Amino acid sequence: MVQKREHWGSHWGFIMAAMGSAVGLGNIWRFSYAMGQGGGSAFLIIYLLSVLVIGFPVMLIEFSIGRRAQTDAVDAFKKIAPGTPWMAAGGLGVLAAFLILSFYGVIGGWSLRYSFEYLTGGITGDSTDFFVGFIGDTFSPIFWQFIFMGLTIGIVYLGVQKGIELSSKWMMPILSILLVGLAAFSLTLGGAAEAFAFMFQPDWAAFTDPSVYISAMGQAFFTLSLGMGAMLTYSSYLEPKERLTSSAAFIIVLDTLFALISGLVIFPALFAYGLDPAEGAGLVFMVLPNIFEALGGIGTLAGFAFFILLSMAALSSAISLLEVAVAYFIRKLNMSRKKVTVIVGAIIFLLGIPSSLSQGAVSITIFGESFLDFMDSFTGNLLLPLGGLIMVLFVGWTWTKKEVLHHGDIAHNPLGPLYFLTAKFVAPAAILVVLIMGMLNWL
Ligand code: ILE
Repeated sequence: MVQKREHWGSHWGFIMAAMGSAVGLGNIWRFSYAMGQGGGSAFLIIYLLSVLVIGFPVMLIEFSIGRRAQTDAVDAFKKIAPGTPWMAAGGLGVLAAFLILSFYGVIGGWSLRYSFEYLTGGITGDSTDFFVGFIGDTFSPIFWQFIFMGLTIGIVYLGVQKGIELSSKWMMPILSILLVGLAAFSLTLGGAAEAFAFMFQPDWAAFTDPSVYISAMGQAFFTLSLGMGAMLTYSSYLEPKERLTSSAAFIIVLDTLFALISGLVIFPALFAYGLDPAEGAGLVFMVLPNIFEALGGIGTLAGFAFFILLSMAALSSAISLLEVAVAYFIRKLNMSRKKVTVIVGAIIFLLGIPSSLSQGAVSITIFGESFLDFMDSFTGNLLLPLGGLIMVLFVGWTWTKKEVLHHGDIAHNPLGPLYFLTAKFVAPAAILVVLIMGMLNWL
């Protein structure tokens, strides 16, 4: 049985879906705590540089491969370069999508639980106790992870157009409105000046810390959904004549704006209440509820808006991770989308359970980190940059210049030659340097 491949219904649908993939927990939950721990503005500057020098070429390269090959992340390399080891990049992508979704679903579940709490009255009392009690529980976080994964599976089950495209077209505008509204509100709370100083005034000492470079580059990969096959898979549902350069630029600009505006939601509120930005992974879950509680009724409403925003952002990203694996197994096992989605989704859910349990119920640590934190840093700081590096080398060094420009849809753009140089030399060198710094730092 050869199945007909699906395509996007419109170019706008593709843009919304790819933006949905990019904008996620990475922009709100991960960006705020990574920046909080990375010294604020120093992290921001290195992150913005990584987005420009690495993020843009890698995204355009993933798009070029996907649109050219019209197939899943592993098969794409087999089709373009048969019998070569380059398909390792696709394999790494599918593996990364699998592993990331396992713990992503856990945090998506936390967000849903918090949305539900604010819908039914809000979180009162010590919010750190509440959070630690909740994530340290055995069943409750797994129950919410189950609901979150169920929603993810449901959307992917419906297919590219009826599931992913339709849901993204609804969710992305709602997300944007909620985000801008919340930032406007947060800026009135009295911490705006301090937040601006924290976010935009460089602390030069942080530039000498190698770990800031690693986490900033890891963040660029994570937030733009690069190195995990997601952008490659999504662009494989494009018709061959669809524009790529402007789409990549649009998605990158919006994703970055989303992260910055999320910073303007979180940090002004944080400083207004004298709380610590370096709190770590629990930042939005432990710190923000204090603020919402202090604000009374309007705080409950803001809390609900915030956690619904977080849940929807997580969902539109989770579907792209699941789609990477689903697209691969539909072809590999030659089974229907519906069956593959349910089976693969269920396996990823089960794989996420140790991450959930590692938050207090059972002590599961690897190299001194909880299982969840380990999965996060292992995929973000190692797998994604490695997968991205192999993809850039593949395109930069095995395609002719003409092919690179043509498939990147940038041949007639004045920036074409610059893009070629960046893709061939600058981006791989930058990724390599940071990866090596990461290894040395780790040893
Ligand atoms: N890019 C999204 C985010 O920032 C996901 C990362 C897909 C795994 O959350």
